[in-house]
Amino acid sequence: MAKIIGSNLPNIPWQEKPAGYDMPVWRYDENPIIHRHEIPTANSIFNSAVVPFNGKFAGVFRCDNLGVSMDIFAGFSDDGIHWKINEKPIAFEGDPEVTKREYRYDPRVCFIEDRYYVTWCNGYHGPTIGIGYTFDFKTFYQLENAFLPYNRNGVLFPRKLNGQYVMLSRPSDTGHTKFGDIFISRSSDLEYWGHHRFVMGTFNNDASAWQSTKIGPGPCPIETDEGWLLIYHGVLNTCNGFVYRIGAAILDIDDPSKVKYRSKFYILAPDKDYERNGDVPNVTFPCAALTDAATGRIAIYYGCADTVTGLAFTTVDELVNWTKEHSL
Ligand code: BMA
Repeated sequence: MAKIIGSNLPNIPWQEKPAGYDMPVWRYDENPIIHRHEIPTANSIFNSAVVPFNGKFAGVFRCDNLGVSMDIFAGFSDDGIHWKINEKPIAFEGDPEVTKREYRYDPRVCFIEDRYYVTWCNGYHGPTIGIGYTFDFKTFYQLENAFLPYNRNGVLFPRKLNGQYVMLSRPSDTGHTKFGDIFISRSSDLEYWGHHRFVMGTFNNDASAWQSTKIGPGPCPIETDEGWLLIYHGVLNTCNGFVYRIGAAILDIDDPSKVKYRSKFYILAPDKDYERNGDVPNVTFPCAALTDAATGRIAIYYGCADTVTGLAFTTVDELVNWTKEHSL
């Protein structure tokens, strides 16, 4: 049995796998958990990140408004399923050159040592990775952008490795990038990032076409006794546009630039109406995962069709076995 290395979370949102279901990830039966108009003037609420917070839950949510302007908002929940999202976006304290907002989207939240770090795609003469932190989800402090433009999907590891912070990211372009591989970078102070290494790229082969156009890291990697469990998105370019599916890989625990296993088969893909139909059809885009070390349960939060937010479940054993069994 594969094991999660981390904290227990007895109140993790959970539903058992439906009888006879043969995929490793199953959906919450009342999806979507967050609808598009849940705060005034919202067009869509999706690609959002949640964490355990003071015995309950908190998160950072991507809400595009009726101007289709992209920003990130704090939110709170007693059960991880029903959310109260602030009506005003996060206002960061920090250097005005860095905090001035062009656009912000696709947040991740990662608890490291004593605080919650937020990373997101931050407009600064093109998309790059913004980093901030908070202790209470009320006051947020912004640090320097991690990279030069253009980059998306900055995802921190939940602990330092060899005394350094570690981040996955996906260098990109100014538009709807037609390429994308996952890289890993290190930093001693969360300001200067280097030691950049390639982790994994697209798979340009018929055996695993769902991840042939671009890939990007999703939730913060989950520490397990088999290595870092990475849930990521993979994209196929079809005659009807991009299709975003979700896959899993296992990275070496000491050197996560080394991929131990990577699933040839996706673990979740657009299928339900709310995943297939929306502002951008056929998108499942994971940004967070809650874990319970005691039971091995994992709750995945994912954006659906760039419109609403869904919740899905798996266990560390299901995902690790699937990834090893169907490894590329
Ligand atoms: C990516 C990002 C995501 C979005 C996806 C599909 O480039 O913009 O926020 O979910 O495209 O539109």
